[in-house]
Amino acid sequence: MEFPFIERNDKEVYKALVGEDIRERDGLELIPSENYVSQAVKEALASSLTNKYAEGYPGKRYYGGQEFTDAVETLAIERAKKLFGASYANVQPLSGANANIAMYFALLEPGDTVLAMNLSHGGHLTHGHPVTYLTKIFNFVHYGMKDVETGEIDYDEMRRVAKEKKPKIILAGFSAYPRELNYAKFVEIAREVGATAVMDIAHIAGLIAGGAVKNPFDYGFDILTTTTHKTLRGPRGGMILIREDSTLAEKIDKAVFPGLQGGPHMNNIAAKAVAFGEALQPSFKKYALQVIENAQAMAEVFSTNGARMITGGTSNHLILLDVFTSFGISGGEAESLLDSVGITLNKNVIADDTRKPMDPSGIRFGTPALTTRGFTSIDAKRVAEIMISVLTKQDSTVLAGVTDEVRTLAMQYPIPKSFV
Ligand code: DSN
Repeated sequence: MEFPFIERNDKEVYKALVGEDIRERDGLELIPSENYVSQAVKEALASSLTNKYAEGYPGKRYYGGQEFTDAVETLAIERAKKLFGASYANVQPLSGANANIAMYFALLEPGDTVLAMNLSHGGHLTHGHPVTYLTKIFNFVHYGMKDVETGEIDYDEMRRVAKEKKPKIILAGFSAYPRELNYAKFVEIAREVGATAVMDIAHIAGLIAGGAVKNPFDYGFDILTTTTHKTLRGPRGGMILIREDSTLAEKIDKAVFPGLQGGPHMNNIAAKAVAFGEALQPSFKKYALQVIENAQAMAEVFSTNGARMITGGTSNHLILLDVFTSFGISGGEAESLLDSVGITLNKNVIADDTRKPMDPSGIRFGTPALTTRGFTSIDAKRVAEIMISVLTKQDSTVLAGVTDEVRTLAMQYPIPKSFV
């Protein structure tokens, strides 16, 4: 990207921006929560809407001059509703964490209970990790996998805990779980105990929008929270969706603003509208399917090579690899080694990890960004083979050869500027 004014006026920031462009161009991005946005999304982010305050909602703002903010926010809302089959959307949350926090405050009183996925089995910080302030306000209890090798969730235990603890929310969703959930079971248990069924779809929103995995709304989930980047390939941000219009909508609007946030970032909301428009195109369906096909192609290579993947493989965009058992190195060491050859991913705790979170046993990686570049399942397999050679051999000659191959592969697939 060109930054003519920053180049002239601020050499230090210019250097960092160009550096990041080059890093993204030359490396292979495997962090499963990252992606490349279109130039159209970048244009919206850089638009004059960044100047505008717009507290409130379309048609009900606290400042004047809202003709164009109302237009873009309404477009984002209507496109989001269409993408996910929702009757309501709030597109103002600044992030997925904010979306979850607003959802909690809309539905709960202090002291109320949430039943969510065990963090070490794939749940997210905002699903009740003790380091978050949320746990000072609400009571989080957890369910997890019955069998780490297949990923099967222990639904009997979930029902038992739900009956005992009477949660107001049963929360599905994850940031490090490679399988589909039994949505009907979640809703069944939620109905039995009078809880609201909520799913945090942040990781798989694009796969749902593209029809490559099931939509929790089709199974009766009441609310979905999400980020708008990751597989959905929009700008960084959050969103809350409701299946059927109800009093929930008003509660969520109030929780987002004024409950939790001030002025919405209108340039970001315009970028959400653009990205949702892109995700409504038929090409996005192909993209979503290819993301999964590529992840499964990588999993096949790891499986053939006897590596241990949590849940035994993947049904979505991500893989959680136990590098400590498989290659005798820690997640942190694996992350650094792969980083040194231009492959970016992240160390990750695995279920029942015996190591510390800052240097756990696993790495987490996925295919949303590579697939945006046009990688096929053949390329994805090659990336997995390259990773195995780095993780097993680790000597400097191998690493030098691999670094060249990574760069050549990246050059073969320039980051696209447009998807439509
Ligand atoms: N940080 C995101 C991820 O990488 O999964 C979740 O918030």
